[in-house]
Amino acid sequence: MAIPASELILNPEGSIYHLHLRPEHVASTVITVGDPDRVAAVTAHFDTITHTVQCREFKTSTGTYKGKPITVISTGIGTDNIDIVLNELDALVNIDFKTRTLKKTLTSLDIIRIGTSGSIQEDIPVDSFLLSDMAIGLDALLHFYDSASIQHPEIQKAFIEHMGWAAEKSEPYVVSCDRDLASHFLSDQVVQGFTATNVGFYGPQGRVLRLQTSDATMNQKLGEFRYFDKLSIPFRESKITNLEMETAGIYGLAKLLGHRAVSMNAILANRATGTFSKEPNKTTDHLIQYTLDRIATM
Ligand code: R1P
Repeated sequence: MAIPASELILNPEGSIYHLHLRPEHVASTVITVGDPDRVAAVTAHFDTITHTVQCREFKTSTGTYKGKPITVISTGIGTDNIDIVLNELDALVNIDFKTRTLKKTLTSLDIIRIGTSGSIQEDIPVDSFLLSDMAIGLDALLHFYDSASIQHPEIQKAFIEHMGWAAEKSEPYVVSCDRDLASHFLSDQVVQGFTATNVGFYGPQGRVLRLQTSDATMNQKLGEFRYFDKLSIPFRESKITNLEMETAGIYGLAKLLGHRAVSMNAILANRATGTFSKEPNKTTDHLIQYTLDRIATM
């Protein structure tokens, strides 16, 4: 059955609705960044750039780094944008735009987020690199998909009890990175973490400027949550390490669509100590260089 024009929306020149990309513009290794200006910061290291396009917050450049084809795309902020980027990237590689049907052979993308984030643990200082081993989505995105099979209900239940999570808030979902892909990005320079993804920057991350939050102890309780990770070898006690706004959505949708994903975070703020990086651009640039060099050796 062909997917109708109202569901898979194509622009007159054959590109997909929001990203404005055609299938030939996408490499099988994709770096996502939040900030559209960070796309050029990544491609500044490239040997060549073959294609660049921007529509709204979605700026994309494709080129090569040390000979390896890579697409860099900005998602803007939040998992609502992740829904668009992940679905449209997948459509670009796995749906035949002429027949509007699924291709017989599906392509699995490697999706690597290079983002910024705030630590909630004192011992993860500003300017650290953190790889999100797991992520907990405090947004609702994954609940709109048939996704129970990829969630971790035992951790979700423990989290809801520990936090006294209010019923009117969306139910948290726990998802994990692709551990094969992640293995390429681990080193003694990188902390492994459990990332909390939320729907906002201020109240949803416990920041108070003028408005009081509904739970003033949220970040403290987030930092104190512990669970016994049965998936790690050796078994270890894990804790929530950092807050940002995209990782859980990326992990959830990537897994459902058959892609591999990992999220690399430059820790710019430490919420437990109240500190912010003195050189945020330098730290982010170092993470870009580190991540590109790891991709080049894959
Ligand atoms: C908030 O300032 C934004 O920064 C973080 C958050 O996830 C959110 O998108 O990531 P990026 O720097 O990748 O956008």
